[in-house]
Amino acid sequence: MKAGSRALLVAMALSALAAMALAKDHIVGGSDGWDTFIDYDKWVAGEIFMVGDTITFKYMAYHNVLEVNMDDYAACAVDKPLSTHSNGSTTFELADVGTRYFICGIPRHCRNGTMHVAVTTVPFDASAAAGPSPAPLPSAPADGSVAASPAADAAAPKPPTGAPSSAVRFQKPVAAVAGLALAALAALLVA
Ligand SMILES: [Cu+2]
Repeated sequence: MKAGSRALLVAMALSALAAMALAKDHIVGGSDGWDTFIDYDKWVAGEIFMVGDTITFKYMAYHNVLEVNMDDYAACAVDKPLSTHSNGSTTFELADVGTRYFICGIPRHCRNGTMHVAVTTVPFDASAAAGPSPAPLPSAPADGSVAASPAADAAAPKPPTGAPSSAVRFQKPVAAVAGLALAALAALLVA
């Protein structure tokens, strides 16, 4: 393999690894979930939604989730949603920059019960995604040559420890896939 193409593969592996490790699933409303009388403006203010992240609505059977346009969001109008979901756990991928609007399909829940949320997605930013304190990968392979490489450090800076919110970025499946990617990367480096 030529050095140039090997370097390209390494770069691709690193960027894929960073995106996998840093993409976040935002549970709408946090532990309160999707329900009446939750302050979603306050919840949104504490989150950064980046391209590649997901949001998940968790709710009881008497609620649902409608994605609507801006006007219908403002009016709590439920007659022409972009999509309707009612299975109790609904995930949306934030694939593009921009604002998306979600309401409960029961109009009084939207009007009087605060069940409306607008999510604005910004471009992916690795340093912001890493957050104030990313936890180390729980099941990372030996912290040998790969973890010590400058490129890996740049992709995943290590801020001070202790913040609770970062743990969600390193769920087990993600860590497992990241481990495979690291192993592949190590193989490339020694080839
Ligand atoms: Cu509702």
